[in-house]
Order: sequence, then structure tokens, then C-alpha cells
Amino acid sequence: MKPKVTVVGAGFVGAGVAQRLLEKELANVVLVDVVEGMPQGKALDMMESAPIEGFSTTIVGTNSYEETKNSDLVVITAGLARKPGMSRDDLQAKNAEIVGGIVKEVVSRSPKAILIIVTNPLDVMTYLAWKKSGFDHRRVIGMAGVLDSARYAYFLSLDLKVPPKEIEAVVLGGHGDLMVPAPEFSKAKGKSVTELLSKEKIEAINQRTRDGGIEIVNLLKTGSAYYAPSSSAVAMAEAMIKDSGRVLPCCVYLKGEYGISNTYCGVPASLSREGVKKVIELKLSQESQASLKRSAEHVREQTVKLNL
Ligand code: TXD
Repeated sequence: MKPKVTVVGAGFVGAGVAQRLLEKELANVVLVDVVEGMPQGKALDMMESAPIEGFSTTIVGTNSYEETKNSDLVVITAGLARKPGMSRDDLQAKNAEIVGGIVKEVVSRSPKAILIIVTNPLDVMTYLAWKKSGFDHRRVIGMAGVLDSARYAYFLSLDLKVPPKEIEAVVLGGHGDLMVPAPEFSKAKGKSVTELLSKEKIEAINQRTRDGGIEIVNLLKTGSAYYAPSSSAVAMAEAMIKDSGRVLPCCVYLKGEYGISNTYCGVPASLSREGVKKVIELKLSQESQASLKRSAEHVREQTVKLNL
């Protein structure tokens, strides 16, 4: 039997996640949104592509949580997205209300599920979802590092003139302006980028990566990115569904790893059907380690504002 995945929020990212899960035949999907008719319409439209794409997985769209019962995985993408001039932190109060309410609905019906949080501000929303769910922290994971690392890899590929898939890139830290691209762990065809590019060039690419989200917001003007974000969430879901142990940068709860405690923050983790199997501790340069701590501190300051 295929796993059951609930996607909450049938907007740009949620619909993309649902479509990729279906087309990769990873799971049967329940797509939930508050807007009447919208998740039903998108689900029907996706099912009508099944004869063309040839997938045998199914999707149901709904405005209620009844159909979500006994999901193996729940991806939460509901909430406001940024518009030009907004930071991710500006979304916090409203999205905390939305995500808190959704977590209550899903965990009572799917007590064994793993939660993947996508809504911004990502690290704070993941902490909130963990607290509200009462789940073991290994089963509540945020998506940001896969996306930030993919952006970093793409920007590096442009300068190095190497196909993006041949680049390994690592971005750590919170999903915000203080994220930490780690060139010392980023490679092109197995060679460290620190040997291939000048310091100045690397710093320019690091900065474009930190600004990767707002670059797209400013182009789109009415919302934020969704193609790469939906790919990223599905890469995490795939690792867990296939119990592959794949190491991906994810927002996870830290208990002393990297010298950081009692906060969610982005670091590489191996993913399995249990959720986070293991946090991978890289030996960072002093500079990256200090930046990671600063980024985690910012997440903690923002999290405190929720008064959980
Ligand atoms: O790296 C990352 N984690 C991110 C995060 C990358 C891209 C987008 N990121 C964030 O995801 C973004 O800042 C937003 O907070 C979310 C969703 O972004 P998306 O682009 O999909 O926003 P949309 O298209 O506006 O969709 C949001 C949907 C919309 O259909 C609403 O009706 C719905 O959420 N919504 C709800 N659904 C269910 N239940 C409730 N309460 C609810 N409230 C709104």
C-alpha cells in the first residue's frame, strides 16, 4: 500500500508538493485548504493528468480534516507568503495562529505521522508545531536547508560552468538573512569550491544565496517561490517514505549539537521512516561555526516572542 500524505495549504507550494508526490508515485495525497472548492478543483485537475502522466497514485481535495485520518506524513504549507518589502519574520504572528490550529487538527487524527513544516518564518513555525503537537522532536522537521542549498548549488554552477547536479552545496542555520552558506563543504565534481573560486566571488555567491528568496519575491511581486520549495519538501518526504537515510540539510531540534541547545535550526540530518535518524555534525570553520550560533540565536529570540 502506498503511504498516505496530507498536504495542508493548497496554494502554490502545497499544490506543487501534491503534484510531485503524485507524479513520482510516492504517496496517495489528501490536499486540505480553507478556501471552498479550491483543493477539490486542484485535486480533480491533477487526477485528470493521470492518464497522460501515467501515475497510479491518487489525490483527494477537501476543506475538512476527516479525510486526513491516519496519514503517515503531513506537510504544512498553509499561511501567508511574503510580498515585496516584507521579511519572513513579518509573517510570524498570523502564521503562528494558522499553523497552531492546523497542528491540533492533524495530530488528533494522525498521532503517528511525521510533520514537515514549510510555512514561514520556518524555524519558528517548526518549533511551534513541535510544541503544539506533543510529538517526539524527531518527527517534526522543517524544510529550508534543502532549498537554500539548492539555490547555493545553482548559483555556484553558474560561475563554475558545471551542471547544477554536479555541485554539492551546504547551507546551514535558520531560514533567514543570517543563513550560513558553508563553502568549505561545498564541492564541484568533488573539488572544494574554495580552491576553484576567489574569496570575493564566493562571498558574492553567498550573499545571492541569502537573498535567494527575496530575489524571486521581487520578480513575482505577488508571492514567493514555489517550484524549488516544492521539490525540496518532496525530497525530504521521499527520504522518509523510502527509509533511505539520505542526509539533507533540515530544520531540526538541537540538543547540544554544534554547541546549540533547545532551538530548531538548519543542519544536515539523516532521514528515515522514523523522521530524523541522526544529526550530522560537520567540523565547521571557526567563521561558519560563529555564524551558525548567531543564526540560531536569532531563531531563539524570535521563538521567545511566541510565549509558548
Ligand atoms: O523554504 C521554505 N520553507 C519556504 C516557505 C519556501 C517557499 C514558501 N515558504 C512559505 O510557505 C511562505 O512564506 C508561506 O508561509 C508558505 C506557503 O507559501 P505559498 O506560496 O504556497 O502561499 P499561497 O499560495 O498563498 O498558499 C497558502 C495557502 C492558501 O491557499 C490559503 O488559503 C491556505 O494556505 N491557508 C490555509 N489552509 C488550511 N488551513 C488554514 N488555516 C489556512 N490558512 C491559509
